[in-house]
Amino acid sequence: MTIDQRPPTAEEGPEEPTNRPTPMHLFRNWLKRRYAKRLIWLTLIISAGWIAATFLAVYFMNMSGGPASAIMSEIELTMYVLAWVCAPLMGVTLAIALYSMIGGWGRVKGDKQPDQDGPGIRNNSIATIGWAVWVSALAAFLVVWGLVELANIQAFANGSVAANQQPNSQQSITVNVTGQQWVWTFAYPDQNKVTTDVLVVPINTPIYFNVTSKDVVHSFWVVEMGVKIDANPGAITNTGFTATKLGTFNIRCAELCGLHHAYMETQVKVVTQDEYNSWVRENGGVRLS
Ligand SMILES: [Cu+2]
Repeated sequence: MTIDQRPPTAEEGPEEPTNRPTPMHLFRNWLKRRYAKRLIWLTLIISAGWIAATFLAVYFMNMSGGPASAIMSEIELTMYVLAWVCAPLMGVTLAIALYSMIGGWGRVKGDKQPDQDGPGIRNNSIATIGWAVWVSALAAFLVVWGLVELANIQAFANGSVAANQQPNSQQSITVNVTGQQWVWTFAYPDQNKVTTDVLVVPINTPIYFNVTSKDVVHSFWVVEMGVKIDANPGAITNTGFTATKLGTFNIRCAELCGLHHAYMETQVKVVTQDEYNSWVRENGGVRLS
């Protein structure tokens, strides 16, 4: 019996090098480069600025008094969550773009090649696998969050959440909404057909709308409630909300419907149950029991 100690033949190929740097080692080396530090700082600044901008956007949005319903609160929460989970990815992408635009990789005069090769990110398994996992997880989260919130909002708006499981347990009120060039009219079939051109609703009570149009397509938009639905001639669409805040909020037409579309707006007054009952009586309606 002999021990084979011959060197590898040409068919067997050369020996595996044992001093190949690990991905983590490559990554640490990359971090030491000057532009890497700059890119990381740029990423942090852009991400933080983006998060600050979302606060500012929602602050401006709420200057007219919102959110005034559970639906609008869910929408604002979704705006924050979607913007924040995307902030780091957006930060790193914009950082690289911006850094490239300002020539941060090192200016090369004339048509000379840069004398230094770029970093070996392509061959770094941590970087490539990490990127794939990060982006996939982000996309999956956005889909799941969107579907869950959409179901939540529709349950509130369409009354598939029973009145006693809404944020309150009040009896619901139905309002028939009619759009026409260029006014909104509201009729209360439950209250002896009271009609008005300014919507009045009691707080913490589910309001359900049957929406239609007398002429062209309009869109019934209750801004601070986060509710918007088309008003189509010859058809009825349904939506709803439960006001969670007292005050006066905006109703607009959100579908270009002719010359005075921009002025097709009115208001919704959210009042207490007692004020609502008095208002109904004053307008010749039947008092709610
Ligand atoms: Cu309109």
